[in-house]
Amino acid sequence: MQEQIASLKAEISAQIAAADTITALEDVRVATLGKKGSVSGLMKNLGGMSPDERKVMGPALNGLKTEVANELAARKDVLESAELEARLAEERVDVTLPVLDHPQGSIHPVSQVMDEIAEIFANLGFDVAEGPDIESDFHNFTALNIPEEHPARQDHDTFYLKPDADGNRKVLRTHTSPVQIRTMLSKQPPIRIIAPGRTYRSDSDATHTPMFHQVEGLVIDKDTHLGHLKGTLEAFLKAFFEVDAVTLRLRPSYFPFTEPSMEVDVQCSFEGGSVKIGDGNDWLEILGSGMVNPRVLENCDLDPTVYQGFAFGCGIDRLAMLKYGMNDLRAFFDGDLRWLRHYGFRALDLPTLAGGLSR
Ligand code: 2NL
Repeated sequence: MQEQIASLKAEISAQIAAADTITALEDVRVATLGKKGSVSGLMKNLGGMSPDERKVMGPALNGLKTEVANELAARKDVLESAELEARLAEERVDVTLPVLDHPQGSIHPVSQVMDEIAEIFANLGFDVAEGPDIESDFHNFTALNIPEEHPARQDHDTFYLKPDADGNRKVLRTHTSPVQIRTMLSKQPPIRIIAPGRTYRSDSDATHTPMFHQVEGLVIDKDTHLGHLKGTLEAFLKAFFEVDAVTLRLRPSYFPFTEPSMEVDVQCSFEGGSVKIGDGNDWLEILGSGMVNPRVLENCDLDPTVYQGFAFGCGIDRLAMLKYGMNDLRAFFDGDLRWLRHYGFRALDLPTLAGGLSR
């Protein structure tokens, strides 16, 4: 009997060593330690043995069972790590491959235009400032001198969130002005920033999407005047539209947060089906601007007898459409790959004034 055990053990060990996959090894386990397996079969015989016989065979068979179980476990470890190695080798990604040889995806025109604007204003000494999309009523409206009864506050224009326990309603910012308010509240002048980002208004047709992009600019210093505003906007529009000269027309207008306020038109022509910016016999309204209202400065704890500033705001999506000749705003946010491949920009080709903004 002892010899029978020894030869069975040798046979099983050979089978375990020969199993070269997890499945083959599992077959060996079932054939030996499984309910109907060879080792389990021998264990069943113990019941019919005499007490003396059982005293010898019991420990011998238990030993066999333990050894087989150990050998199976050890072999399983080996096979599993071999399987992992093989998978790692097969799924290996060479991260050193030059990404420029494998173009995938493109930069969205809105991102491209934001990068271009940041680059232009960086060269004029402006920082880029950012803030939350979900704003308090104070930062989005009150600090900007927008009165309670102003149409911009009305529910049908603004996305309001559910009021909190104290009855305060947060809003999805309707412009990026709250970013400038936050900057004035946290930094001392001189301030020169642009605030590009997402803005939200409950409006949807061919020229309006409920989420759109805006860039605002703000300069606060001790001797800031309208000349600085006009010079800055001229430098910006010249660089942005990549033309040698632009003619601007400042029209009186009204915003609660600026005084005086003006709308800025740029001279252009509409010949040959596309718009040419710079000169011509037509005007295109391109942005809104003005000198920061003293009440806004006071709301931000700045003394209006010491500091003045100018601000401007314009829609990025419309700038992108004008510069790159797109006609339907809604296509911007459809995520249609054909549109993105057509209008998208090469990744890693960052706009620089020296190397060309858009090429
Ligand atoms: C437009 C007009 C404008 C501003 C935005 C501003 C911000 C602060 C203070 C004063 Cl914190 N003004 N922003 C000023 C004038 C015009 O936007 O047509 N945007 C699309």
